[in-house]
Amino acid sequence: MIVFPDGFFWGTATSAYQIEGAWNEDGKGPSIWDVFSHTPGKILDGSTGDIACDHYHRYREDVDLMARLGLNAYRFSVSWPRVLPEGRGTLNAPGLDFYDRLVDALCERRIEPFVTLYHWDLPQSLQEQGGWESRDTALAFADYVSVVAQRLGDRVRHWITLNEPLAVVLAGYVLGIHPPAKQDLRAAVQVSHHLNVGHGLAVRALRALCPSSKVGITHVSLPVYPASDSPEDRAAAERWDCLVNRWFWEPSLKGWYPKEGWDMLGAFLPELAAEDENLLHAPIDFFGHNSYTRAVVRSDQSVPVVGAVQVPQVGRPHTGMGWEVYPDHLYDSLLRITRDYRPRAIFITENGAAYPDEVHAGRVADPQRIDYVREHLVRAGRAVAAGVPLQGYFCWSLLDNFEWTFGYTQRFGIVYVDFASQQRIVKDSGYFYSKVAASNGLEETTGA
Ligand code: GCO
Repeated sequence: MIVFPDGFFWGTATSAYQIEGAWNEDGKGPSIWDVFSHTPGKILDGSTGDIACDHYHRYREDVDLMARLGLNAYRFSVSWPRVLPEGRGTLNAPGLDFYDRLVDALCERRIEPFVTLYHWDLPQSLQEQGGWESRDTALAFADYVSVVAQRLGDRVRHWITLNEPLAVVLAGYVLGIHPPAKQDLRAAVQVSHHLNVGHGLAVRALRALCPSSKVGITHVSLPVYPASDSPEDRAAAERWDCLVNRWFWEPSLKGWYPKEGWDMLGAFLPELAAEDENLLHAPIDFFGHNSYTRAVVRSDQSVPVVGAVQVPQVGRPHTGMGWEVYPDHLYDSLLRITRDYRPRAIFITENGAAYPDEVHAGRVADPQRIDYVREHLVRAGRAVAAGVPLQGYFCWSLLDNFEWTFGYTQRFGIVYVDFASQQRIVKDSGYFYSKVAASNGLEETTGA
């Protein structure tokens, strides 16, 4: 039996744009995702987040569901343009009231709120003024964080400034598949820097307004393994890891960029303001770790900057997203983060899998997702036994939801959502997870 530490948080995670709907209700302003999803051809199934899971209207039912499953934590994000429709300036009181009611509903049921302040839905009006390419966006972010903290800070004890800066930069500015859909490495690096400035300013604001709460950031971890033992492939894996992981983690964990990354990005380095070095030194209380899969890479000097390519793992199991299932990555990365950075605490802020679920006679049997979650929890438990300061696990996701450019084609929930009727059905994985939470652990049935 693997037993997790006392007081361990068992939760689920969601984000505002993916579940709330009510995209233009009660004074909310448009976000870059509203504009992007309304642009024909951008979303696989032509859908939008206009309604999504209608959580804005059904949050009580959803919180009751968490309570019924016996979960003691919930990670959600606040929509910046719901609170400040223009990104700065005039407050939209009904928008802030929604989060106030949500936090109250959670607290009434003894579910600990973990609040993410930026999960990609930038106010469109800030995008029109340069978005994260402009340093002003980082300043506006800190002001918005202060507004939220002033209202919710008496009840919220865990704040997450940003969700996955890597994804913002890679999908938004390198691959060009998320808004603002650019392919511009110079802009990408500048944006990565301004996100760090925004994080640093937000940490300061939260420390000042909520001195007893804990502040962290959520990064995705994509553990990198060399395709062979050759020195070339091992060096390629180091470079990949540096640009995809360390470049994003180290500003928040060490206060500055890794030197190897700085050297590799030589031609694209960001413009810095005089106080930035100081601003990036903003120690965090916990590291939020999103973790789904790994990357296997080999050397390929024809690829600019990184000089490496990913090698598909043909013949291995993959989820509906096409992501390889390789649970050991979680153990490896938790140990590595602990060894290299000594964070005070770690939360797995996302882990989960999409599979094509179906309802049969009112039941959703999803044995693959149960396996996925179980195998990852076993690795998490082993990491705790090896000394990793892990204090919570958040399954992505509570509900099937709007999976960004994949629209509603990918179901990540432990609760099934019938998007036509908005009916929720707890999947078998939801009942499995509920048992894990109730026993604060699980049987180690895996031999792997
Ligand atoms: C991310 C985001 C989530 C996704 C989830 C599945 O990690 O990309 O935080 O919003 O929906 O990861 O792709």
